[in-house]
Amino acid sequence: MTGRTILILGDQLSPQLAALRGANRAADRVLMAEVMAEADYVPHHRKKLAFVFSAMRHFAQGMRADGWQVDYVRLDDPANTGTLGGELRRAMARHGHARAVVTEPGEWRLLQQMREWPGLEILPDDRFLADRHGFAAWAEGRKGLRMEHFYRLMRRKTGLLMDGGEPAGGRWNFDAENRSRADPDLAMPRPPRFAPDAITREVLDMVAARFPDRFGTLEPFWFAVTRTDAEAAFAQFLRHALPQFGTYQDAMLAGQPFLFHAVVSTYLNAGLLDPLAMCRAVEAEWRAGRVPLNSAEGFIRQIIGWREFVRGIYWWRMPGYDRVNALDAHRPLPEFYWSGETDLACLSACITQTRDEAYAHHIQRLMVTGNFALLAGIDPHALHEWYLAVYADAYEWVELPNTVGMSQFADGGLLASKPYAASGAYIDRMSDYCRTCAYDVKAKAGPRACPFNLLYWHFVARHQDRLARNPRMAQAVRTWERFAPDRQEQLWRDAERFLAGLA
Ligand code: FAD
Ligand code: DLZ
Ligand code: SF4
Repeated sequence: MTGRTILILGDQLSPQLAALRGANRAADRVLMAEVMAEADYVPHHRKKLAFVFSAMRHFAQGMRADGWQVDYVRLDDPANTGTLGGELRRAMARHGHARAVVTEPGEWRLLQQMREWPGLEILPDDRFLADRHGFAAWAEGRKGLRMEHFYRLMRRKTGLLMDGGEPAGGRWNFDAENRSRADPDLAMPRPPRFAPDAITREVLDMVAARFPDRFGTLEPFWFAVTRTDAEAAFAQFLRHALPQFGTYQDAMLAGQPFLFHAVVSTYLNAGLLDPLAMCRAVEAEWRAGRVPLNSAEGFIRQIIGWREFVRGIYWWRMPGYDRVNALDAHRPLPEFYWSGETDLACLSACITQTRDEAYAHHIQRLMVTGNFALLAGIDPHALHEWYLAVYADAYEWVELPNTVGMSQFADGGLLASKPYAASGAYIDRMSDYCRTCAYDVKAKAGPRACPFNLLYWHFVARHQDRLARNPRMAQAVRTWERFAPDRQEQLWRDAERFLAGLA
């Protein structure tokens, strides 16, 4: 029997992968390759690089132990061609294979390339709960595309948190209970830290040597890089953080990057965890009376709702979705997004944390770094490339819709019903960042006024025609219109002065 080359990508580390299900351990060869093209298409954070390479090497080791024949090409192999296409060609020639198989990649750019590779069969990625073509059919022709409608379909489809056809607790969504501010004295669990083993050590040395100038603190490196450790991290979340997850989901605290978040997106997106199994485990915790419904529902909504919804939008709207710019924003990304050196305490905290951990939780991404970029009119494509580079969980299928759709409104409202634009008051309400800031969050004008306050009104004024048509923003436009002309002028001038100082 002639064998085939089974290509497995760095975010496809799942034993149940479609490409492996039909494969033959004796006849087929698995190929995994560390390549410069994937390490370089954006300047990935050094922790992200270390995670991907170490997790790939551990996965290959596990596959071999499980009886598979695995060709593993390291980044520093002198024969490495530097691209996945080159490595696939080389492997097929080495083994005399005319045919190869891959599971659909998570990024459109790679899918386009793969469609040109001779002999390659591309199988659907069925590690998601919603089929992407099914999503497109559902979305096509709908007037308003709202996550909540999709989420309810997914609840019915999976049966998660359903009691006799009705949502558990009588409501679909408990978000209103999930907006508490966190007290710094609150006892907070920390995600488990895994000491690097010999494989990870070798990868860390390679990343340090090959990517000395990249963004991101490499060590201490504590991520799980195997399925067993990722499952242990998730089990710890279930026990110690999930009960409070919902309540403090939107809170931010200086020096507390993780609060009650799961910190599992990196593992989940790489294939080390299974989304449905996670949700079932969360539901079981609620049914056993160990966690409240607002936490269980909030978590499950993120996974079967938002995560699946953004993926559906990505594939439905690509190509082209990476270039949307409905608000015509063209300001370059400020340098401090790469250094954290800014006197805006909230931005400095979120960016230095990102540099150190390759992680920020949702509200930090949406309401601090994202909100600032939206208000300041930063080019959404430049911002997209930043998010794609700096977070260990970032792949375009999930990052792009969150960035250009949810956080920048650059798709004109396809994904989000209103722009997530907020003044400093929101950040002050949900965090303790303002306490140590050089600016005064209560000041609305003048040199010490919180820049979010100035930029908020600049944003409303810039886009008043469009925002006046949005029922959820019209009130802000009316408020702006009621300001006396000299107040409007001062706000505009102060904001312009601040923007002129952005480098
Ligand atoms: P938790 O807060 O504990 O949530 C649990 C899980 O729900 C997450 O692990 C994640 O898998 C899922 N989830 C929650 N919110 C979302 C969402 N909006 N979209 C998709 N999944 C969600 N998430 C990524 O996985 N990769 C990205 O590249 C990414 N980029 C983002 C960019 C921006 C501008 C914004 C606003 C959000 C982005 N998110 C991204 C969503 C979210 O911020 C992260 O999933 C979350 O912070 C991961 O941390 P956690 O595991 O502790 O999540
Ligand atoms: C992110 C990443 C990196 C940094 N390196 C590799 C690699 O060397 N080899 C590989 O197979 N995959 C890598 N990945 C993950 C891919 O970029 C990912 O599969 C695509 O972006 C599609 O989601
Ligand atoms: Fe951020 Fe404004 Fe608060 Fe400073 S005062 S931390 S800039 S919201």
